[in-house]
Formats: sequence, structure tokens, C-alpha cells
Amino acid sequence: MAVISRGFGARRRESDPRLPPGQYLTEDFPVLSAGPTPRIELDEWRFDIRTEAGALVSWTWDEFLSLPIEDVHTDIHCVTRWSKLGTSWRGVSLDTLLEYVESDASYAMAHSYGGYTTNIPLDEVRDGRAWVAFEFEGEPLDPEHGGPARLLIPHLYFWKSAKWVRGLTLMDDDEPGFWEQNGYNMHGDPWTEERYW
Ligand SMILES: Nc1nc2c(c(=O)[nH]1)N[C@H]1C(S)=C(S)[C@@H](COP(=O)(O)O)O[C@H]1N2
Ligand SMILES: [Mo]
Repeated sequence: MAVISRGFGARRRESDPRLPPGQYLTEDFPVLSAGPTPRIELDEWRFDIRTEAGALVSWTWDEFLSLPIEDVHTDIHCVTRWSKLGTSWRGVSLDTLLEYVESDASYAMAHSYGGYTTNIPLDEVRDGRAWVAFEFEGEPLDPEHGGPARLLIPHLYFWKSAKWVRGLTLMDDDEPGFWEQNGYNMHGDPWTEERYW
């Protein structure tokens, strides 16, 4: 009986409507990093947005924390097939950050301390769909998970959520970032399984 009810439980969990196709639920928080964890001192931390015309806006850590901060509750989905439901974050929305620049760009390249990059469709990160997050479950974001701050773009596969993010470069045309140059999809919608090329 115990075996049967465990199996039933597993099937029920896999058919959770919040779970995109081909994903399984995990309770832990796996660390996926392409290189070593960079350590960034808060007094050296900057977040920059450079527009396609070359204009630059730059925030220090204190300036960044004085922006409107939002609580975010969301599910996250990694292309390696784990999904985590109901995670809690705090951060500044990209809507807020993009208000500071004048731009008609359609894409952005996110740049991280350590050299990681990933391309972002700008029309999909407005309207409360993306943040620069610095807290996870009520605690400062662990360095392994991208602290001091990372992108959080939960409606795309989690490789788009650049850890240790240090800025965005706005672009008229789409360009591949680190994983996108190595076979990952240019867009990355988990609901249509845009995993690889
Ligand atoms: N800077 C940086 N950001 C990154 C990565 C990375 O290697 N470097 N990996 C990406 C991938 S593939 C995933 S699944 C998530 C993993 O985030 P986590 O380690 O907090 O689970 O971060 C993404 N952001
Ligand atoms: Mo990933």
C-alpha cells in the first residue's frame, strides 16, 4: 500500500498544472554555475544600463536599494528539467530601471561579474515580469545563487536569470549570450520547451 500511494503521489506532483512540460519538481535549490563564484564587495558593486545610443545610467548599491523594492512570489524552471514552485524574492523591477533610460531597443544583453552573458527580449521583461533580485526567502541572496544581485526572469528558463548581474546593454538586434552561443535557444520559453536550437 505504501508503495502504491508513493507512486500515486509522484504522478500527481508531476501533473501539477504549474509544471511546464518535461520538468520535475525539486524542493532543494541546485546551484548551476559555468565558472567560479565571483565575490563582489558591495561598495564596488554597480548596476549599469547602457543604451543602444551609448548613454549610461549607473547605480551604486545604496542608490539601487533606494529604488522601489518589490516582493515576488514565483515558480522557476531550469532547462536541466528541475522546477521549483512558490519561491520568494525581493528586488527592483526592470520596469523601474528602464524608466531611467530613453531607448527604442528591442533586446538587451545582460552582463555578469565573472563574464557570463545572456540575451533578453525587452518587450518580455516589462510589465512586472523581470527583476534584479537581491533577497531570496527573506535572506540576502547567497553568492552561489548570484548574490549580491541577479536577474530574475521567471517566465523564461532560468539560464536567462543572470547571476551576479552587473548591467544591461540595450540592443536593436538580438545577439546570442554565453549559453545561446553554445546551443541554447535564443528565447527559452519553458512552456513550449524552447530548450536548444
Ligand atoms: N552569471 C551566471 N549566471 C547564471 C549562470 C551562470 O553560469 N553564470 N547559470 C544559469 C543557469 S544555466 C541556471 S539554471 C541558473 C541557476 O541558478 P542557481 O544556481 O541559483 O540555481 O543561473 C543562470 N545564471
Ligand atoms: Mo540552467
